[in-house]
Amino acid sequence: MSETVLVARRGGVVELTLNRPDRLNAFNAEMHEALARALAGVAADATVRAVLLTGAGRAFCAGQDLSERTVADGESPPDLGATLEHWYNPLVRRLRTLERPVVCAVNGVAAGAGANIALACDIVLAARSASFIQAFARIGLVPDSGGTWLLPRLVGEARARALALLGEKVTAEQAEAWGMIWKVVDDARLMEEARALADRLAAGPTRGFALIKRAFAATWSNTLDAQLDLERDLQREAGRSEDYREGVRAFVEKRPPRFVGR
Ligand code: LHQ
Repeated sequence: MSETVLVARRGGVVELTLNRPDRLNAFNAEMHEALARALAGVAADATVRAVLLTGAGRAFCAGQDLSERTVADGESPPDLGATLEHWYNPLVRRLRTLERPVVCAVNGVAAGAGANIALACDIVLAARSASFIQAFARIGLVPDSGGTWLLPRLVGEARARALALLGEKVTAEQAEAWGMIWKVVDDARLMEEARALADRLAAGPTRGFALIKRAFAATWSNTLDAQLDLERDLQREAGRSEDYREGVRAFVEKRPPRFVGR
C-alpha cells in the first residue's frame, strides 16, 4: 500500500493525509492513484459518513510535482491535457460528487492544483499561517483543477482574474475575508477543529447532505425555475429518508436527533 496518502478511520470519518512532505505534498502519479483508491473506498462504504482531507508537514499541497514535468531542450513537450484528463479532473469530479461531506484542513501553503483541490472540498478550514497561490501563471500555465470555474464564483471575477494572472499569495485571513474559504483557525487548533467538524458532519443526515451537494452542483448552470424544480425533486427524496423522520421526531420531542445517514 502506498504511503503517499495516509488513510485513517475515526468512527464515521475517514481522514486522508497527503503525505509527500519533502515535496510539499506535490502530486505524482502514485499519490494520485492512492487518493483515487481511498476516495473510491469511501464511496463504496456506507459506514463512512464524512471525509477530512489534509496534508502532512508544513504544506497542504504544492500542486503537480514539477520535477516530473521538466522539458529538456529538443524534447517534445508533455501533454499536460492528458495529465488533467487522467488525474486531476477525475479527482475534482470525485470530490464534488462524493455523497459525503468533505472537510479540507489546509495546514500550510496550497499552491497550483493543490489550491484548487482544497477549494473543491465542501468546507475549507485553513491554519492562520496557511496560504493559497494560483501558481500556474508563474510557470506559463492556466489555473486548472476547476480554478477558473471555482475562483470567480467564490471571490468574484475581478479578484479571480488578478489572482490567476499575478499568481500572488492569498493569506488564510484574506481568503476568509473574501469568502474563498469557510474559516481561519489558529495553527495549533486546526486539526482539533477540523476533526470536530468532520465528526459533527459524520453524525448528520448523510443522505440529506448528499442531496444538498447535488443541489449546489446544479445551481450555476440552472435557471431559478429549473433549480426550484430540482429542489422539489431532492426534497421529495429527502422527505422519504429515515433521517427526516428522526429529525422531525427529535424536534417535537425536544431531544437531539440520532441520525443514521439514510
Ligand atoms: C516541489 C514542488 C512542486 C516538486 C515545492 N513540485 N517539488 C497539472 C497538470 C500537469 C502539469 C502541470 O501542472 C498541473 C497543475 C499544477 O499544479 S501547476 C502548479 C505547480 N505548482 C507550483 O508551481 C508551485 C511550486 N512551488 C512553489 O512555488 C513553492 O514551493 C511554494 C510557494 C509552494 C512554497 O515555497 P517555500 O515555502 O519557499 O518552499 P520551497 O519552494 O523551498 O519548497 C520546498 C521543497 O519542496 C523544495 O525542494 P528542496 O529539495 O529544495 O527542499 C521544492 O523544490 C519542493 N517543491 N513545490 N510543485
